[in-house]
Order: sequence, then structure tokens, then C-alpha cells
Amino acid sequence: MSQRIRATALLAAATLAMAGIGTIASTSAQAATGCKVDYAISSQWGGGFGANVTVTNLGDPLTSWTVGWTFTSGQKLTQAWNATATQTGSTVSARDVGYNGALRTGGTASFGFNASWSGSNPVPAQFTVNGVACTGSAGTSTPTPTQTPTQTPTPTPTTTTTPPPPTGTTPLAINGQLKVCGVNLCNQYGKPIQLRGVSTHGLQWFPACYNTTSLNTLANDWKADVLRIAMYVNEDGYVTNPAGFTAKVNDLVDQAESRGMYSIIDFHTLTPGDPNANLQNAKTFFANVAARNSAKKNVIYEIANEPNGVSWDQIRTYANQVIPIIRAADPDAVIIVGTRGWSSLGVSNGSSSAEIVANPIAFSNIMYTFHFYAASHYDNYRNEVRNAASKLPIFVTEFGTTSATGGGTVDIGSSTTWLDLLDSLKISYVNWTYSDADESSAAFKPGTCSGSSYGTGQLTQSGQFVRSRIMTADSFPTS
Ligand code: IDC
Repeated sequence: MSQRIRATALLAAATLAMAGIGTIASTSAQAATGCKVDYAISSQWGGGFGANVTVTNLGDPLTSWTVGWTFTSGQKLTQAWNATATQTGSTVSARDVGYNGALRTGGTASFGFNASWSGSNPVPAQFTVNGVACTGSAGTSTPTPTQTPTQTPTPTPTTTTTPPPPTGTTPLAINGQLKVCGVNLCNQYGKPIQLRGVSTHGLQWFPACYNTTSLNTLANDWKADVLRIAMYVNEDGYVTNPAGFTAKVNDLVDQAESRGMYSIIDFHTLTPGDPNANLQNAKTFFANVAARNSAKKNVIYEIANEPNGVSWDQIRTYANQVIPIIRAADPDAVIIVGTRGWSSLGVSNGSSSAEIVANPIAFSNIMYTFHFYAASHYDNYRNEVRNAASKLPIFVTEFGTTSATGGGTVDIGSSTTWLDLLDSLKISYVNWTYSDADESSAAFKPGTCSGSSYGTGQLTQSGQFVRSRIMTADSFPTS
């Protein structure tokens, strides 16, 4: 049996740029830094113990590493392997031994040590890597003093056990941890499900729309399964205040969870269309939110809203760098990858899903984004979704009942055809937007969010239609 602690942290730095006459203040991400340390006591006997430590790099590539922690006064290092470890007072530092110093993003290195102890033998509460604190999703545990080195470790089960029946009736309580199986989104019982819900508008523009009353209405009256948290990156979003927007996203994850809803953390890239332009921001942001939310079952990560003006290869390059950062901190979450041509599976750029099928993302538990606006996108897009749905796991993380501008005529006929198609294919969908923006795609009339009611009297034509589609009974098989 081993005692284990995980500590995860990320330190994001922003610099102030000063240029020319006057002052221009802007944020720009420096090299992303972050770390996770797993510390496992492998054996413990009267007065001594052995431990294995694994460090995971959640930031940019490192050429060397030093892990630091604090021992209690009774704990004394005696020997280390695969690291050069020293102890000064109660401060321990363990440095790589050359060959294991290089750590790519998401990469790990392990070392071990023996030490003596007296009094008690706690697991250190905190670690640093190259001076950066690893804090975050820590689970603490205290070693059992009666453990002896002769004890045989309990074998890790190799087969997955069926989870017990749900103990609640919310979408989250029934479905639990989601997983991609084949081309479907599946619940904890391995059964395909469809989630239906809404997207926020830009958090920078409509913060007033996401409050206790509006979110209660969404969960209890609309009976939504999922809330997409649209965090614009540019357009006055994340880059203007990384810590503030990260905190806002985390708060909405909690708000969704407490109401039994899933949440999609949407890194809402729009302009520039090449997600690689925001690679450092994405690494910093996702290292943070994945570490903070790793123990939750209601989080889905959407790593790039609408890539545009870029090839599928460039999107893959981006995804291949961001996915390991999320996986290092939150290994079991579903990750959704944006597609070419504003997440049209390539169609809006004269391409198709064939480029994805030929060259998919080489990670498991991945879905691909499709977006549509019912008054702009008709049969040729539907045919592509029908065709792709038998080959790729697809998630409609954004659709509008209107034109792609977010305004114009609400096309109920086309919207109905679209949602009937998605229902028949069990493809999950999320409506743009649950807001009172002064545009026809918004679900509420302008001014709603400065009042106190989100009732049916406040709904727009689009809001009435979308609510009527989302509130119908779900089908969530449990056996
Ligand atoms: C639109 C908003 C609009 C805002 C604009 C900013 O509805 O109020 O001024 O963004 O550029 C998308 C994007 C989404 C767009 C939406 C409607 O993901 O950000 O929101 N849309 O244009 N893709 C297709 C349509």
C-alpha cells in the first residue's frame, strides 16, 4: 500500500509592456510554468521509510529540475536514487541527475529515497519545482505507522467495476464521469447519452446574466444538462485579466456542479483564428483550470472555439501541445477539439471531415467540434454532419437559431430540422446564447439581466424555441 499526495500548481506571469510615447499596458504570457508532484511512501517500518516521487511538468519544456519540500524535524534523508538529494535543516531538495533532467510539457521524471523518521511521518503538504510552488489539487494522507516493509502491496484491479446505481436525479448524478466510447459520448455506465444545454455569452460583456436566479432557472425550469462557459481569449477577454477570468470560469464550474449540470470550459478563441497565436495563454489557462478542477466529474474542456484561416494540421499542432497539459492534471476528462473553418468540420473552407478522419488527434477521449447557425447553414452542412457522425465523436458546442452573425431572422424550420437530426444521432448540443444580448440569438429580451426574473415572459422567440427543446425528458440509460 502506498500513501500518495498530489500537489499541483501553476504560476502564470504577465508582463507590462511600455512602448513609445505614453504607456501601453498589455499582458503577454511568459513561458508557462507549472508542476505536479506525486509523493508515494512505498514502505515504512519503525524508524525508517522509502518513498517514490514523480514530478510532472505542466509548463513549457525544462532542461533541468529541482524538487523541493519540507520535512518535519524527525525526518532525515539517508539515501536517494535517480536524483541528487540534500537536506539543510528541514528543507529537502532533489535535483535531476543529468540524463533525466529534460522534461517536455506533460513529461514526467521519477526518483526515490530512503529516510528515517521519529514521532510522526507525515506526507509533505507542499512541493516546489524550480522554485515554483505546486499547490492545487492536493489530497493529503497520513502514513499508517504499523505498516511493515514485508507487507505485499494490494494489486491494482485491471478490470473496471460497474459503478453503483445513481444516488440523485440530476444529469450529473445519473451520468457521473463521462467518457468517449466509439463515436458517442458515454456516461459512467458506458451508455451513449446526449447532453442539451446552453452557452453563456462573453463573460466580459454579460457577467450579470449568470447569477443564482438565472442558473436556478436554467437547471430547474429549462432542465439543462450542460452550461458552456464562453471565455473569450481576445476581444477584451482573458488576456486583459488572466487571473480574474480564470477565477470566474472556476466559479461557474462550481455553480453548474452544485446544480447537477455539466460545464464546458470554452477557451473562446475567435480572432485571431489560428489557435497557435494563443498557445502560451492556453497552456497557462488549462494547466490552472485542469489542476483546480481535476477531482470534479462535471468538467469538459473545449480547447479552441473556432479555428479559422488555419489548416487542420496547424490545429492538430496546437491540440498536441495543449492536451498533454490537461491530461497531466486531469487525466480522465473529455476534451473537445475545434475544427477548421469556424468549427464547421472544414465545410466553410471548402473542405470536409475527411481531413480529420485521415489524420485524427492521437489521444483517447477526444471529441470534435461542430457549430452551425440555422439561418446560414443548411443541407450541405447537415449532410456532412450525418456523414461524419459515423466516423468521429462530434459535439455541437455552439449553435444559433439565427444567421452566423448572431442576429437576423430566427429560422425555426431550419433549427427544428437541425435539432431533430442531432437527436437522431445522439449528438450533444449547446445553444448560443443564454443572455440578454441585443441580438436575435439571445434567449432573453434586452434588460432581463438587470432585473430579477428569467421567467417565460422574458424569453425571445429564440429563447422560447430553445427552452422547449431542451426541457423535454432526457434519456440517460443506467444499465
Ligand atoms: C458573437 C456575439 C456578438 C459579438 C461577437 C464578437 O453573438 O454579440 O459581438 O461574437 O465577435 C460564432 C462565435 C461567437 C459569435 C457567434 C455569433 O463563436 O463568438 O458571437 N458566432 O456571431 N461563431 C459563429 C457565430
